[in-house]
Amino acid sequence: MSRVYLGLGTNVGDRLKYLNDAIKHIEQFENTEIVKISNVYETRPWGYTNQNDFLNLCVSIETNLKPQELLQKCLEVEINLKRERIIRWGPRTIDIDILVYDDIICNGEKLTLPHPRIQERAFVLIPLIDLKEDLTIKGRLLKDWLSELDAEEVKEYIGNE
Ligand code: GSY
Repeated sequence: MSRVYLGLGTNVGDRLKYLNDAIKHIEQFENTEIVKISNVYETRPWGYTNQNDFLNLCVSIETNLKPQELLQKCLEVEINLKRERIIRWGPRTIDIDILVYDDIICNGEKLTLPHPRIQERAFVLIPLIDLKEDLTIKGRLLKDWLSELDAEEVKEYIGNE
């Protein structure tokens, strides 16, 4: 089995429901088990800033799906949950990124591993630390990458939609 870390984000409609529905779909992937789910965080938008705040979390899974198979499955969940790609970095019902897949390093047309922007995004680093504090990205601990970012815009989410 491979250990994989996924990042999930949503900023449209019933955000918590989209996260929960996505997790239910991931649980159904063949030969795949969810190991741990991080806390949920409410986060200011990164990239295209004129949009609603996101809810973000990360999930660790054990899977026998190969990276491309897993990518395809994640895209199917996004389609199932009505994600539309209109604006780059724009609003979305659900986004599922493969962040880390074992210790694979690759730079493919459709998939780059580890995800190339993990270290730039507090909304990814903080939930990843919930899952595995000692994970390293490009030779550095997550908390060391995080120390260079503004984590103010990432708040643990407790409220209701
Ligand atoms: O890359 C994931 C989609 N996304 C997000 C996100 O999930 N959270 C926040 N805070 N900003 C984002 N910008 C993009 S694009």
